[in-house]
Amino acid sequence: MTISKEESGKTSTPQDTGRRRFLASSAVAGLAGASLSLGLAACNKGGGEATTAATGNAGSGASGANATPAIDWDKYEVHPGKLDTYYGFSSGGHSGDLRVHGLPSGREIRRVPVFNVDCMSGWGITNESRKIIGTRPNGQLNYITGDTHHVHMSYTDGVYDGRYIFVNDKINARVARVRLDTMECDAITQLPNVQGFHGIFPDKRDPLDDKINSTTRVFCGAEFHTPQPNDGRDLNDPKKYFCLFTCLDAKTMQPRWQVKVDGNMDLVATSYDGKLACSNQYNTENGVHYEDMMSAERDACVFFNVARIEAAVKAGKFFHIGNSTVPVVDGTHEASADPKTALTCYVPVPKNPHGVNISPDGKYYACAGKLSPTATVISHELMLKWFDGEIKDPRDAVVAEPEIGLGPLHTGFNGKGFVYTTLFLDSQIVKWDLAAAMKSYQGDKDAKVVVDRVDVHYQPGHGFTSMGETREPDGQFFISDNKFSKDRYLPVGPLHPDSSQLIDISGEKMVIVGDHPLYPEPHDSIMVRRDIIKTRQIYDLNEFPLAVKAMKDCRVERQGRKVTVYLTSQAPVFGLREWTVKKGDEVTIILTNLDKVEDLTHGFAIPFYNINFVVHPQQTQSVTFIADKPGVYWCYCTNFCHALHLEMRSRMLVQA
Ligand code: CUK
Ligand code: CUA
Ligand code: CA
Repeated sequence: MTISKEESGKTSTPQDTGRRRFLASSAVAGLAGASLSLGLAACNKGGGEATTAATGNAGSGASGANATPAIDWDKYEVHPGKLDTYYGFSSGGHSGDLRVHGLPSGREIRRVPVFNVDCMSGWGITNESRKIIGTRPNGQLNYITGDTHHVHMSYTDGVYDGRYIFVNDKINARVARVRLDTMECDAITQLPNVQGFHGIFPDKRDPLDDKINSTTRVFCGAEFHTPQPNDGRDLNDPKKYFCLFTCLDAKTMQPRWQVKVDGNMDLVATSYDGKLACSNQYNTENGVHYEDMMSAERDACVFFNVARIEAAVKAGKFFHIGNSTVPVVDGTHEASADPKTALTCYVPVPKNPHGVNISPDGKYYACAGKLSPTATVISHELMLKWFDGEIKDPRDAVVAEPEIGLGPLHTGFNGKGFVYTTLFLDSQIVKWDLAAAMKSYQGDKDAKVVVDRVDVHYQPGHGFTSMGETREPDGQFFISDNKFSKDRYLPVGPLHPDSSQLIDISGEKMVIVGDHPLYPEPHDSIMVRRDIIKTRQIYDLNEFPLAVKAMKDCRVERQGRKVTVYLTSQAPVFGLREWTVKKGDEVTIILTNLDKVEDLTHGFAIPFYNINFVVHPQQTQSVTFIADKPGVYWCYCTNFCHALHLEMRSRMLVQA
């Protein structure tokens, strides 16, 4: 099977062609073998010619795409000492963290540890961070692994409010909230009875504000179906497995309700009016092996009627699963048979879709085909009409289903009627015209749907536009987060970095204007105007109940075998020059940084005790450990802070 787009008439350098062909075929072979080919062949049966037509169309339409346009590089270069115009927030994937980049430069400016342990900051080491991550009765961290996929900011009236980022942990079914003033995680919650928690999206409507009695929700999809509860029952009886869709309260970070769903969920999108949330489903078959998961010709995009679900919960129409106290309502096909009372609606879409995104005007959802070369456009208004009983067939809410290329995954909008979708197998970004797609669906053969394509390097996963998931899209940039980079950077061993390519989408043609290597492996990101983010540089001493407010307050207190060391840091000294404990004591060190100067962070490490953390200006952090090794231990500052940074030390004397 040929899946490369060279036939479409698009030129590329011979070297390029070979590499792209290799990648395309290796991707097919590597990902799903013959079955994927079958899947694509099946799609082609219905519309193979149309694909060629669309591609051919793009080829002619984009005939200038390969004639290198004159690029004004100064527009994208951020000169030394200059600041970027956007923040990029990315998930870290299986590194378990969150990354912050400046864009367009692509400079990494912060890593926020979330589900991982980080010895730069002491995340997972300090008592404060361990409390947020959660510990077991034996004192060990609940989990030291995480897999972050989706990052989304809190909204007020459809626009980012700069307050919080929500990010998922796919491995351990957790949601984390990161406060953006300090760029630190302040809460982590585990979802009950969920495995493979993948898609996450907050409500876009309500502000998260005490004064207006916030109702902000965070919606969470679950990808893996399991026995419920998953306590050893029904182990090999997959017919009894099912998935739950969870709604979390953004303020308390506690689950409010869950919905029992047929099939699985992958990515999540929310409407701008607060009425609907939805998720693409690739395993409506409830298959347990991949070939089972792609056996049906169609899967679905499932919509959740938020107000109805909350009314059902209020009316007591729920059940519980296992020990969980979270109310669960029934959103299965059977329970949702009558549209007028349905909590959910399953809209059939071509097989194994991936990614669902809503247009900035709130009118259309685009669900990418993955195994089908299509994107399905679903009308928000028609979905609401289905719930009102005004239309019968959920497929009648579909207003377009253009063929756009092979392996469509994720979509961004420019707010001016154009849509940009990543094509994993084609290694391209395709630009298509939403209005033309709808005309074509109505039968207009002249409608020119695909208007441009650009090669990316290589195999893009997520793609998103600047401010494109808000009511204020600016149509400036698209970022293609590519899964493979091969020859784009100096080789660094078996695993290449991922690559993030910046594409200027402000003109008719897409132009790649930046290549940024990324430590594996970001999945989703958002690109946010810099004026939205307001950070603080100095903490308030009074925020910390344990604060040691002056150097003269430094002391050692003993209660039985428990010893508390009250310590301050102020360049270039710690408040105690030495202190003595006994072997076997449980020692808690409370350290307050009394410095008030921006960027004057001190570190604190104890050799051979696994203690390493930082305290920012006016911040207090603490650690607890057993002093099990007698001897002299130089506690030293790890963060270069002063000309006498190396001299900034204190001694812990552990008596035998
Ligand atoms: S998923 Cu990874 S590329 Cu987690 Cu949003 Cu599509
Ligand atoms: Cu304090 Cu280095
Ligand atoms: Ca399927």
